Amino acid sequence: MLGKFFQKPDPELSDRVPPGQHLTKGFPVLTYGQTPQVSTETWEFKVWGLATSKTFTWDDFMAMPQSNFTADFHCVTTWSKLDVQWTGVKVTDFMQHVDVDPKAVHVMQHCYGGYTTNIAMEDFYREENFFAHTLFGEPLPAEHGGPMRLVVPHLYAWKSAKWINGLEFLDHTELGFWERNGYHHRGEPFAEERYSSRFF
Ligand SMILES: Nc1nc2c(c(=O)[nH]1)N[C@H]1C(S)=C(S)[C@@H](COP(=O)(O)O)O[C@H]1N2
Ligand SMILES: [Mo]
Repeated sequence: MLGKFFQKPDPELSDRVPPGQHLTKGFPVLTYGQTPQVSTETWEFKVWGLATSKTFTWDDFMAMPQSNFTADFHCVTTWSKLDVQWTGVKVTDFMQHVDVDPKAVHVMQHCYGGYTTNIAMEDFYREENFFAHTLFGEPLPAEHGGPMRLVVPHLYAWKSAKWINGLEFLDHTELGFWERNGYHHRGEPFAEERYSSRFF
């Protein structure tokens, strides 16, 4: 019924599959709008707001500790992909280079192409979150957010900004693109935080 790419989870995997989600073996591309084409030579990453403004280059990121990650990926449109393998820089390692004002409690992710998504500091600053430039051992393809994306495994994947190019630190909640359009402000998949009750 669900077709050959979407399967009901194995019982031993079912505790990893959030309610209302189906497993996919492929890796669908979910993008609103065009795919930006950004080279590593011109790629820049800025931090501003309640942090000392700073611009990072590709080489700056490559000089930070590089880690491998295996993480499950949950799209709010009901597909999940388990055990995605990535390489990149842990958010906690990156943040060693950022001077954040202690009043910052919220973060807006900014991207080439104009997409934004908001995240609370406590959901952002976590050991398991990372900037990814490699997917299954290959340079991250442009359609999946290359050259660099954020991955936040514990929230729905719209919180994992592709083509990320900046972080704006805030002392209050602001809403990103999908959040302004009715998606949940936090987006925790096991709690099925799909939509904002203000709209639905
Ligand atoms: N810049 C940007 N990041 C984005 C999106 C987008 O449209 N633009 N889509 C989000 C959504 S809804 C999902 S499910 C994931 C999809 O990532 P994928 O295309 O690599 O599967 O990226 C997220 N990050
Ligand atoms: Mo999504």
